[in-house]
Amino acid sequence: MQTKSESTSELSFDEFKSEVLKDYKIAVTSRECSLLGRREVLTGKAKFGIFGDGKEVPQLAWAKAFKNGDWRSGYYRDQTFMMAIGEMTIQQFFAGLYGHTDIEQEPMAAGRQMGGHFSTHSLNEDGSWKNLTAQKNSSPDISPTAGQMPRLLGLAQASKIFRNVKGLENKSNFSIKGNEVAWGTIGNASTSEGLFWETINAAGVLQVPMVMSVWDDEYGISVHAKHQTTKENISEILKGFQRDEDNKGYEILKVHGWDYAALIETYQKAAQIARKEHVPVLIHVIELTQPQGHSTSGSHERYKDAERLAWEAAHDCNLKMREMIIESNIATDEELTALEKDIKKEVREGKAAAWKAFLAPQKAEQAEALSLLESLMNSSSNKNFIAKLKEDLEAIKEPIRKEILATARKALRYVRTENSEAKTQLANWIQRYFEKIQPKYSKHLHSETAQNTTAVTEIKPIYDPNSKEVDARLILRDNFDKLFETHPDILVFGEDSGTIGDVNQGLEGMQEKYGELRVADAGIREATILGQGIGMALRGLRPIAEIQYLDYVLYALQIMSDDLACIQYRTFGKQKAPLIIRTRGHRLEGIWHSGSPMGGIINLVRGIHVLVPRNMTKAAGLYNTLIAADEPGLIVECLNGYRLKEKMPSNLGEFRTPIGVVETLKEGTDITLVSYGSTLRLVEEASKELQEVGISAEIIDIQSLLPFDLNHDIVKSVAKTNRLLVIDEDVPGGASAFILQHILDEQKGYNYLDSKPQTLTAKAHRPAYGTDGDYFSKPSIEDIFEKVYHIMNEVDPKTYPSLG
Ligand SMILES: Cc1ncc(C[n+]2csc(CCOP(=O)(O)OP(=O)(O)O)c2C)c(N)n1
Ligand SMILES: [Mg+2]
Repeated sequence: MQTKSESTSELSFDEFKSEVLKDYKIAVTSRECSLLGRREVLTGKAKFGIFGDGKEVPQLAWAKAFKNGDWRSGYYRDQTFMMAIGEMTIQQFFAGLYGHTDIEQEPMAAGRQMGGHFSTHSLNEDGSWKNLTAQKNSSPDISPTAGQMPRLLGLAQASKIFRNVKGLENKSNFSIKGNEVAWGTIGNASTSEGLFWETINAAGVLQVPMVMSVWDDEYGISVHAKHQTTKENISEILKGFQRDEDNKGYEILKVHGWDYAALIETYQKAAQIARKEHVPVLIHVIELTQPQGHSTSGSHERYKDAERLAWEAAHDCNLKMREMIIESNIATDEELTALEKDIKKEVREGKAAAWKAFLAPQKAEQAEALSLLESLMNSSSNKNFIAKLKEDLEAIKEPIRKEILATARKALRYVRTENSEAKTQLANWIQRYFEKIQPKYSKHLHSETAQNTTAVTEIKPIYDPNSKEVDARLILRDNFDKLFETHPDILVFGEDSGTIGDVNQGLEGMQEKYGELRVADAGIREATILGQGIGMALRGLRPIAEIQYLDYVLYALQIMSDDLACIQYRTFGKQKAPLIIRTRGHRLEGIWHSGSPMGGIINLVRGIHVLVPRNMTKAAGLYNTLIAADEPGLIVECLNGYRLKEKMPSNLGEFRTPIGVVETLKEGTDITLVSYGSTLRLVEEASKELQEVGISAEIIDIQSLLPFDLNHDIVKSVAKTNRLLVIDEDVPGGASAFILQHILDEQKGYNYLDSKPQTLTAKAHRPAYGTDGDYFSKPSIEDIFEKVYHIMNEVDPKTYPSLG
């Protein structure tokens, strides 16, 4: 199906004819898939369908301009494009619709994503990179509208980095001189989202090779353009972005979505500008339609009037292409009718093959379960009940795994009081079934390669005998210096990260040394800073995206959660984005500079490591560990720690703080105090005061919230002290609840407790301004002292009489 030639302009008429007919065949094949796909949902074989009908022809033109090494970041209408670049067959299209869990059968997501979410494979089986310049690449789609935009910016920026940064020449698996274009698609209505505007502005500022197509069908589900877009016209209102002699900007093009020849010309032109000049291009593709409405969830007859429906029927891009083919004497009506008939058959056959392949393993599993149920039935006094279960399962002609497993599990209940060989066999089968099937749904949340973070071994900082105590920020800075020097693919960008070397000068002097591309200032736009990082990490660079303060991570949190955190998961480990996110936080001043929303963050970004070092040496060691690994991580530096003194290690860039490992800061016997980050300094101070009244506290620094205490060291401490207090600066029930769940439930800490396990957190409200605001909003040394003292008072009031 792949189209070979890049342009039709230099072809003979015969070649031109065959090229057009090949394209038409793809368009009709894609349409047939949409039509049959909808039927599969309506008859219950698939759960949900959203298709690319009405958007076929522009995608043929786009595919012609799309070269090896290029990247797509688009949305659910792009199936024709995926077929045209040879990355999706008919059978694979239906495998996606059915949710086939075999990555070989369903290469987009191994059934994890609903159909219409596309991607390609960047990684080999062992997690190593493929040669991305020898293939056509698609980043993995997400459902939130405009969520594809921030990542697109980074995909485009990578070309600029590869073209202009020295030392990357040998990364030829990722780029050939930065010639690759990143192609975005978005629906007209989704341009209402802030992420669209943020990305458009940033790409104009950065001047990156991005070609953005807006598929305009005037609607966003039922909502008309008049509610979405000023002047109902996105290219009109973007005119201020148009470049001219005096100013850099965009090239903005507009084209009818049903005009095959004009589309080809437009896409060739766009590719040329973006590829050669590294100038972003926006293509507004107008007059597109939705022949079947938005998705299988509803019908567009409810909100489009007869006139609009008639207009759509007449402007269907496939129909218009068909008319053009006949008018241009490329083929006759009869020839096209014959071709269409063949395509219908081919699509039906592809669909049937996909369904058969989807069902085959499940039928085999059903047969296994039935045979075990048969044995169970014959050896049980509850024969009749089990027979009924078996009969019901047997009657299912097209079984799914839920039906098979639920039946087997229910059957065990009928023999709970019996002992038989058949019972043991069924129980074992259920266990093996889980072991075999669960990974199909749960694997690859984290990297499973030899470079995952837990495989990185600790290297301790080394100190020369004459090593000095310095402002802690200098440890970070000098460690970054070493990293930049030894890894030309590392780059950092964020608000104030460039010229002044970040607001706390952890990057002081780095821009002068390594240039404006590698140590860069960014606009105030956290979501797209994150997106820059994702896109560049997908293309083999090692970006560090800096978010100025922890509180402002919230602007980027949606993208962290919806995109970055699940890249490995939703591609079944076929793509990775080992992005490092740098921020600083916890205590400072005011409602939006001293928040510690850790509970919110950790619960939304499973798949990203969340690391909370207590000082800058630990932080620097975590950067070094993440660089040695292939997973994304967020590092929260302690905002009030940059000017504190720490000893300068001599093995900068080399020492590695282990991830998922806690550290005992002080041993004790009466109670275990668990905390992290800035709060630890208060805990340490309080423990000294507690020591003075005879209370011996053990202090544990969690260091890494995600992953959490992989060796279960905390429970070993609780087994010794029999008492537990978790202290942090988040809201009540925030990260402290997560920590308690791990210690009590997962590590079974409840076995060892002699006192109620407790938490000490900030207040539920935001932290108020000033020193007193802090004192009355967040845990203080006195709060910690009294909380611990009270626990000991309950245990032994004689030794620890009430404080009053
Ligand atoms: C953030 C977010 N809000 C709402 C939705 C639900 N939704 C899915 S598609 C869609 C309409 C998109 O319309 P448009 O961008 O014009 O694309 P089209 O489907 O018309 O091609 C909406 C509202 C979503 N997926 N994500
Ligand atoms: Mg639309």
